[in-house]
Amino acid sequence: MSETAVIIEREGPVGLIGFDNPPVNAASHALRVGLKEGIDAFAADAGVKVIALYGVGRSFVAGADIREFGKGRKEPLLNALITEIEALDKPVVAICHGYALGGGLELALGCHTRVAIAGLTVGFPEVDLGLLPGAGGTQRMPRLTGVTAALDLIPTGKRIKADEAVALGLFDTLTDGDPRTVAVASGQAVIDGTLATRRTCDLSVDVDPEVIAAAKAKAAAKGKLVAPMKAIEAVAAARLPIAEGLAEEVRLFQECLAHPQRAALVHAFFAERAVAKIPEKDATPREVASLAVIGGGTMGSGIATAALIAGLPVTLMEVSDEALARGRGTIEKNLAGALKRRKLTEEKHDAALARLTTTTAVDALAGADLVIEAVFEDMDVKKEIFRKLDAVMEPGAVLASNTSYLDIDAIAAETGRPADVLGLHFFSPAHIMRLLEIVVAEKTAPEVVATGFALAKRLGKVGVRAGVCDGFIGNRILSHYRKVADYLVMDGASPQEIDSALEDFGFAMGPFAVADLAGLDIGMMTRKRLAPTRDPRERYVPIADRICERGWFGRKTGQGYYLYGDREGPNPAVAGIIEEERAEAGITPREITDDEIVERYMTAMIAEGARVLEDGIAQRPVDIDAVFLFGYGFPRFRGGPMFYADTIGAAELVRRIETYAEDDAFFWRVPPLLARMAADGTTFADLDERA
Ligand code: T1G
Repeated sequence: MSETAVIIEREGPVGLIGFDNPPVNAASHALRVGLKEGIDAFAADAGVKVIALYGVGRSFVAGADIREFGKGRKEPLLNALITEIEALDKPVVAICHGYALGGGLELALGCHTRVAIAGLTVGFPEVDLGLLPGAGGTQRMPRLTGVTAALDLIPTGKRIKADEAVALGLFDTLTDGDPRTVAVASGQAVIDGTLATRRTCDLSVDVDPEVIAAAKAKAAAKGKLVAPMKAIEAVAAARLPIAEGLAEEVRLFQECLAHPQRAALVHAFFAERAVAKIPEKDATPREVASLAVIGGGTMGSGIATAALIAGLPVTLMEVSDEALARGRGTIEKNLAGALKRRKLTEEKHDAALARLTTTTAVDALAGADLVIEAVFEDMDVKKEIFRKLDAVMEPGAVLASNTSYLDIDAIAAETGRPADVLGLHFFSPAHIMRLLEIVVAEKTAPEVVATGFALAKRLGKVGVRAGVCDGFIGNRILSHYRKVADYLVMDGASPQEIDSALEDFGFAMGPFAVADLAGLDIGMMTRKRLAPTRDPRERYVPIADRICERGWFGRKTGQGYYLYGDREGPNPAVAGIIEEERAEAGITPREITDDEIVERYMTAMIAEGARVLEDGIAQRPVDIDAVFLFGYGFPRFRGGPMFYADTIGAAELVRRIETYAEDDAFFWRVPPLLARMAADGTTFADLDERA
C-alpha cells in the first residue's frame, strides 16, 4: 500500500489514480490527500487528456472512513474534492468494482462517466450509520435517476447490483475485467469519443412535493430513526441550483453527525466486527464440511435450516421416524419461508433440501465434523447424549450443545474429550436470529473455540464469546432485568403500560408481549428449576404462575397477558389477578411514569451487565452490546445496553441503584465495577479500548 493510499500513474494520455487503502479502500484522510495530489498533477499535465479512477484490491471505495467520524474534519474534505473533480475541464471516468458505497458512490457520481465491472454492489448505507450521503449523493443521484429511484435507495440504505445501477442510469456502462486494465481502455474510449461524458451537475431534476411527502410518511411509519427523514429533506433540495442543494445537504449531514443516534449506530457497526477479536483468534479452526444436529424440535430444525442454507450437508437425528418427519417438516417450512422472502433462489432452496439426511441411529453421525445437540433442557438427557457421542464420533469431531443456560463444564466432563466440547447457543428462530453465543468451557481447546467462530461466520451469524454460568451472557442478564417488569406491575404499572414504554424506548416488543410469544410455560419451567436455589430474601411475584395455572401460556393458547385471535388486547382476567396479588402483598398501586419504567428496566440490565463483566463471562462491554443488538431486539440506534450506559454515566446509575435499594436492598445492589467507574470516571468505552 502506498503511503498516501493512492497509486498515481500515466498510461499515455490517460492519468490513472488507483485507490490502495486495504481492506475496503475507505476514503481516509490519506486517500483523500493522494486523490487531491493526483487530480492536481493530471490537471496541470498537458499530456494527460483524461483521468481514470479505479480501486486496487477487492473494491472501489467503500465509503468515508467511519473511524474518522466525530474526530474533526481534516482537509481535503471528500465533498469539496468531488465538486472539484466535477468542475475539471478534463474528463474523469470512474471504474467501479466490488463495492462503491456511500462516499465511494458519491465520488463516482462526481465523475463524468461511470463504468461498472460485473459483480459491483452500490448503495448509500449512510442511514445505517445515522447519517445521510454528505458528499453530493442526495443532489447527484436524483439528477441521474430521478427522485423516485433516489428515494428508494438513499433513505433506506438499500444496496443494488451493477445491472440495476446501469438500468437506473447511475452507471453508464457495464463490463468485465481487471479494474486498471478497464480504466486504461475506458480512458482511451473517452478520447476516441466512444464513451460519452457529461457533468452530473448540468442535469436538471423535477422534485414532486407529493413524492417527497409520501417518502416522509413511509419513513415516519418505520420508527424513530432521524437520518432517513433528513435524507429525504436533502433529496428534496435537489430542486435547487446544485450549489444551494449541496449546502443544504451539508447542513442536514451535520445535524445527523451531531445526533446521538449516529454515535450509537456507528458503535453497533463496529460491535458486530469487534466481537470476532477473541483470545483464540490465531488458533486454526477445524474444517467443518459436514454437520449433525441431534433434536428436530424448533431449535434443532432451525439450526439445521441455517446450516443447509449456508451450504453444509446436515444429518438430523431424532428418536423416532415420527419425530424425524416433524423435524423435516419444520425444515421444509423454514426453507419455504426463506424462498418466499427471496433469501433463497428456487435452485438454492432445492439444493439445500437435498443436503439433508435424517436418522434415528447415533452411529450415523460418526463422520460429522461437528455435532450440535439441541434436545430439551434436561441435564441428564444431555449427559447421556454426550456419553454416546463420545463413544461414536471420530476423533477431532467438535461436540456442541445448544443449551441456553446449562453447565457446559458438566456436559464436557461426561466425555473423554472435554477439549472438543463447547456451547453453541442459537437464538430462536435459529435460521433468522443472527446471535450465536459461543460458550467456552474450562477445557475447551482454542482451535475448538476458533471453529465455533468460523461456523458463526459461515452461517452469517454474529458469534460472541461467553463464559459458563447460568444463562451465559444474554439470558443471565435477561433473567435479572426481567424481574423489574414484574416488580413494576406489582407496584402499580400494567403489563401493557410497561410494554408500551419500552417499545417507545425502541425495543421491538415489550417483555410481556415477548413472554406471550415465547410461551409463558417456558418461564414457569425456569422458575420451577430455580425455585430450590431461590434466596428467601428475593422479592417473588406470583402473577405469571397464576396465569399459567389457568393454562394460559400466551399466544400458543390464545391468551396470556394479552388476548389473541379474534379478541385482541390486554387480557382483562390478568388485571384481576394483578389486583388480587397486590392486595395479598398489601401494596397500594402507585402511578409509575414511562420514564421510571425505562430507567429501572435499563438500570437493572446495565447492573447485571457489569456483574457479567466482573465475572469474566463476557470479555468486554461491546460483547454484551452485540448480544443484545443481535439476540434480544435491543434498539440499534441506542448502540446496546453498555453503550447506552455511558450516555447515563456510572455515577447516575449508582445513584439510581442506591435509591431503589431503599425499598429492595436484595435486588438492587451496586456492582463493584460500577462503583469503581463512578469513583474514577471510567466509561464502558474506556473498558473496550483497554481490552
Ligand atoms: N470505514 C472504516 N472501516 C471500514 C469501513 C469504512 N467505511 N467499511 C469496512 N471497514 C472495516 C471493517 O470495520 C473491518 O475492519 C474491515 O473493514 C472489513 O470489513 C461521506 C459519510 C464494504 C460491504 O457504510 O458495508 O461514506 O474488523 O468485515 O464483510 O456520504 O465493510 O477488519 O478491523 O465488513 O467484506 C459508508 C460499510 C460510510 C460501508 C465489506 N460506507 N462497510 O464487508 O468486510 S459513511 C459504509 C461495509 C459515508 C459519505 C458518508 C462492509 C463492506 P476490521 P467487513 P466485508
